[in-house]
Amino acid sequence: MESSLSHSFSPRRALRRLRAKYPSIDRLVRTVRIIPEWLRFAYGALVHWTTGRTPQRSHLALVNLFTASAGRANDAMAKALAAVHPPYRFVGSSGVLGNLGAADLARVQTQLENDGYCVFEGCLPADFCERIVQRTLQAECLVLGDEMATVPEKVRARYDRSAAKAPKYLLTEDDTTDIQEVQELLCDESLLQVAQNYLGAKPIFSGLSMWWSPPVKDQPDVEAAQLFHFDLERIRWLRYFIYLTDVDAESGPHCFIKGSHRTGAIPAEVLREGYARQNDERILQIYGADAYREFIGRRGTIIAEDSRGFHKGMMPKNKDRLLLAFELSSSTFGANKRHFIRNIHVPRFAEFARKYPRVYSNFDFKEGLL
Ligand SMILES: O=C(O)CCC(=O)C(=O)O
Ligand SMILES: [Fe+2]
Repeated sequence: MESSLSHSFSPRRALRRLRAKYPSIDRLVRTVRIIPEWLRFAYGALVHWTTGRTPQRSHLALVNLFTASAGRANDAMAKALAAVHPPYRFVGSSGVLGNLGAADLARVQTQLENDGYCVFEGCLPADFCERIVQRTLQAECLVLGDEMATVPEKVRARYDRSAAKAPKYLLTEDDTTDIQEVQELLCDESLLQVAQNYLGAKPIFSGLSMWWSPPVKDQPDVEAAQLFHFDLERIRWLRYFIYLTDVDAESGPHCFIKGSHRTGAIPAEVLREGYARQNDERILQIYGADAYREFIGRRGTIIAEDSRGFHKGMMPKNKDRLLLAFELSSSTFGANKRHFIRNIHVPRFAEFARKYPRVYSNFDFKEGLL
C-alpha cells in the first residue's frame, strides 16, 4: 500500500521537478503566484490616491511583492512614481550637508546607489544639537521596548538621562516637528536635493522620528531596532539618521551592510522568511565582515541611507544616544502616519511648504498657519 502511494502521480511533485529543471517555468509560477498581491497593491494604490491612506492589507502586499521579487517590484513602482512626480527645480543645493555642487551631488548619488549610504560629518554645530537635546528632555516621551509590549496602555514619561528604565524613549511626532531646529532641517535644500536625486522624483517627508536609546539591557531590543532588518514602510525612500549626541562604539552606533540595499542583494532563503529580524552571525555570514559598517561620529553627523538594506542600531553599552531620523519618499503609500504642525518657528519652513507642496504633503498644518 505504502509503495503504491509513493509511486502515484503527484501534480505538486511534478511541478516542483519542472520548476527545478526549467528556470522559465519557475519564473512563470512565481509570477502567477504573486498576481493576487499585485491586485491587492493596485486596490490599495487606488484607495491611497483617493483618500491618502493605505489599507493595511495593501501595505502587506507591498512587503510581499518586495520579498517575492527581491526588490524588482519596488523598482518598477518607483520608476512609475518618478514619471508621474518628476523632480522639483530647487533654487539651490547648499545646506547642512555642505555647499553641494553638481560634482558633489553626482558623487553622493553614486555612493548611495552603489553602497547604500553616505556619511556627512560636522553638519550641525554642537550648540544646535544641544538645543534639541534640551527640548527633548522637557517632553513626555513614549516609553518603548520589548518588555513594554505586554503593558496594555501606552506608557509616557520624561527621559531622565541618569535613570532610564527602557531601551527607547520616543518623542511624539508632533513634539518633534515643534522644535525650531527640526523645522530648520525640514527646509534644508541640501537634504531635499540629495533625497530628490536618489528618488528620481519629488521627495515627501513621509516620516520623522526622534528617540533616546539608553543602555539599560544586556540583550538587543527588537522593538528598538537593535537587530538587523530592512525597513519597508514605503516603495522607495531615503533616510537621514542625524546624531544629536556623540556616538562611539559604546553608545549604540547605527550599523549598515554595504550594498545590501541593491536589487537582488538579499538571498532568496532570507526573503522567504519575509519581514524578519536577523542575527549578526547570519548577516555577517551572508555579506562578509568587509560589508559591515558601524558609524561612529560626533554629534552633528548625518548618515544618508537607503534602509531597504540591512541595518540596525547597536545596543548601547554604557552611554545613551539621541537620534533624529527623517524618511523622504516618493510616495506615502505604505504606513499611515501623518505629522501635525502646530506652530511655525521658521518662516522659511512655511515658505517652502507653499512653494513645494508635495514635499510637505504628509504634514497637517494647523489652520491658518500657512
Ligand atoms: O537606531 C538605529 O540606529 C536604527 C533605527 C532603525 O533601524 C529604524 O528606526 O528603523
Ligand atoms: Fe530600521
